Amino acid sequence: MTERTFVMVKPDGVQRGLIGEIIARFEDRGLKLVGAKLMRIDQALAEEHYAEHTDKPFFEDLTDFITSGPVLAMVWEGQDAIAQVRTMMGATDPAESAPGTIRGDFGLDMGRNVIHGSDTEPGSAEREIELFFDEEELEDYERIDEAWLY
Ligand code: RTP
Ligand code: MG
Repeated sequence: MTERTFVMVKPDGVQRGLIGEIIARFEDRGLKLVGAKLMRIDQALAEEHYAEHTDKPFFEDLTDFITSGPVLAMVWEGQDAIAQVRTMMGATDPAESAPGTIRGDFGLDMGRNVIHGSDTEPGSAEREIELFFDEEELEDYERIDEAWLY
C-alpha cells in the first residue's frame, strides 16, 4: 500500500553533516520525498510530538535534546513506507541496531540516535505529518523512475 511517513534528522544528525547521506538512502530505496524543511522544534511542539512518552523518566532529556538545534523534518512516500523506514532506521538503541541500518551505522547512544521515523501504530504517521506540515507544503508529483520502482 502506498503511504506517507514522517521522518526527521535529529539535531545530532544535522550537526554531524549526515543529512545528505540519509536522504540518499531513502532515494536509493525508491521512496519519494514529498516534503522537507529545516526547522527548530520549540518546547510545545516537542512535548506534543513525544506525547506518548510524557510520563517516562527520559522525557525531559528527550525534549531538551530535540529542541537543542535544527532538525530536518521530512515526509517520504512509497509502498509500505512506514515500516520500510523503520527497518532502514534500525533499533532505537544504536548498541542493538544492525550494521547497514542508519542507527547501526551512525548512532552513538540511546539519545543521539540520529533519526526519527513514525512508528507503525495506526494513525501515528498521519498525526505527525499534520503536526509538522501544512497540506500545501507537501508536493504531489510523479518521480520519473516511478514506473520502474513499483
Ligand atoms: P523515535 O520516536 O525517536 O523515532 O524513536 P523510536 O520510535 O525508535 O523510540 P521511542 O520508544 O519512540 O523513543 C523515542 C526516543 O526516546 C529516546 N529514548 N530513550 N533512555 C531510554 O530508555 C530511552 N528510550 C527511548 C530515544 O532517543 C528514542 O529515539
Ligand atoms: Mg517513536
